[in-house]
Amino acid sequence: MIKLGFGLYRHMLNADHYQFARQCGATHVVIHLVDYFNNRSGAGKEGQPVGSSEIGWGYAGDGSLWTLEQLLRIKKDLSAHGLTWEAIENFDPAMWYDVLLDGPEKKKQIEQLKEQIRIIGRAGIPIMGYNFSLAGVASRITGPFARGGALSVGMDKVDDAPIPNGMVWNMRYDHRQKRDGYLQKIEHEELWSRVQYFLDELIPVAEEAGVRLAAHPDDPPMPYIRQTPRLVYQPRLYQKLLDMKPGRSNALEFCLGSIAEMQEGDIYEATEQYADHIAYIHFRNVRGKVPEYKEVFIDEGDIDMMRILKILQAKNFDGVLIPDHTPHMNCDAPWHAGMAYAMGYMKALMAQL
Ligand SMILES: [Mn+2]
Repeated sequence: MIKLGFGLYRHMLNADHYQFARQCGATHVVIHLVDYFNNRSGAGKEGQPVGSSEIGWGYAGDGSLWTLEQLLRIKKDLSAHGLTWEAIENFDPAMWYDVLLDGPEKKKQIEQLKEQIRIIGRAGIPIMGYNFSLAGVASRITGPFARGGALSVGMDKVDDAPIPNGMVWNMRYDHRQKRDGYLQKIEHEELWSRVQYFLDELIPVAEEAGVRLAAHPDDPPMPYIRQTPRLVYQPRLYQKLLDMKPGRSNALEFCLGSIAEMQEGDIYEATEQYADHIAYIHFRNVRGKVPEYKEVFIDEGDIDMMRILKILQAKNFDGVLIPDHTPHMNCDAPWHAGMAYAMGYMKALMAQL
């Protein structure tokens, strides 16, 4: 059985949002524990994080791990609201910047990530989503791109601004000292060797802990963003990632939007090809491909969502779908309305399977 889930940002870990998710029909949740909104710019916490090329989404955390007590407390609250914790989405850049950058703290940080995975396993959370990326989500623009002029995000050109030292994954990890200069330029081969190290070290620990690591593709899926190479920017590159370290814990956070934006491949073929390796799905729709695409309502994009569901069902996928992002709707609660619309649509599609 495919399950309906809902994604919550860190500041949404409260009874109102748990009830909202349940009211939308969710039985499972995916939680972002990273604070993407610590940008000191006063930007609201409604909707998707945004930011400039100097500070990105803002400041990363202090690098400390999420403790077992902290995770169990959240899990208990979720459970009291009828929700099951399916996945954590994204490591804090402060936990692993030198794993991404091959910096001096790499060995220490990979050991911390291992400990984090063990804690997640002990808490009984089956999936840890990650995005192995230097630039992270960059090049995004905001505008009235969806039906009826609904506020949404998209891309019209590549952000070429170099990444300042002290920043990675579109967040700043150097709280105290501002460093001069920019990230050293590397090529794709070097990025793949870094992910090989990450998988070689972490996958055996994840297998033992009963946790699946799930890779999000590049958002947006360009070969380069901000003068850095990207990892999974064509559907075929997911296979390369899987082949690097085969096993149940080397899994995918399958983002339909990002995959549909890719210049090569076909979203239906990709779903069929990778279904057996998918941990959970970002079930959202887009119009266009990089470098010119827009995120739109679930029923107005290029993807035939019902066709995707039927492929997943035929492959016996029994994981969770979440809306990921959705355009805002004009009313007093733009984010909630957009999400409720997507959830209702998803629930109706699922009922027809
Ligand atoms: Mn996504």
